Amino acid sequence: MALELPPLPFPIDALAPHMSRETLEFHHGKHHKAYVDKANALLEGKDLASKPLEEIIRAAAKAGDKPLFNNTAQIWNHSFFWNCLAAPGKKPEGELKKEIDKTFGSLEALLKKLQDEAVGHFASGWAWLVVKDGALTVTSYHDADTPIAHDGERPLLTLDVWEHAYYIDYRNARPKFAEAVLNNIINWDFVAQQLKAAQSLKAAQ
Ligand code: MN3
Repeated sequence: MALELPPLPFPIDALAPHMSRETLEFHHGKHHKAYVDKANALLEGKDLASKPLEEIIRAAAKAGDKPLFNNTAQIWNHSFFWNCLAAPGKKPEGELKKEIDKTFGSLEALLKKLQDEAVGHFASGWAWLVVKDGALTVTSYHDADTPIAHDGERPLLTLDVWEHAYYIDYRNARPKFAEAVLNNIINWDFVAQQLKAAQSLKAAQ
């Protein structure tokens, strides 16, 4: 079955003014869709096409198939990114809050670290909060690279820092974009679900 563009998990106007309808029309409707179309073209007639997306991404990484890796990883990263967003964003609670406080000292300290990682990342890529070897870690990867292609890492939260993510609403001001998203429209319930999944995966090992 061909890969599909998942619908946004929120109404297209829901994140304004932090992320406008126009940004989402382009970022989801054109950029994210283009990765789906290109990946389907690359997969046409291949056995791999019937596999789950995560499996295709890992197979492409292993085979050194850059075009397939880049397009499929970008599909996954964008779908994950949309799930990380909500309006209005609540604050972390329960186990997630406990883990954030234990690792970073406070939510504010985590947001500052994510902001610095997003702003400091050179050129295109993604800033991530991951569970790495059992510990919450802030990191970033270049271009399409994704924690799901790295052994021992589970993603909890991401921020797209490709220029196409912010140019319509913020022009070249990546710091303003990162600050607006991180402080106003993060879906911490989704992040908490990812932490729970990462912890139960670890407990099962
Ligand atoms: Mn993007």
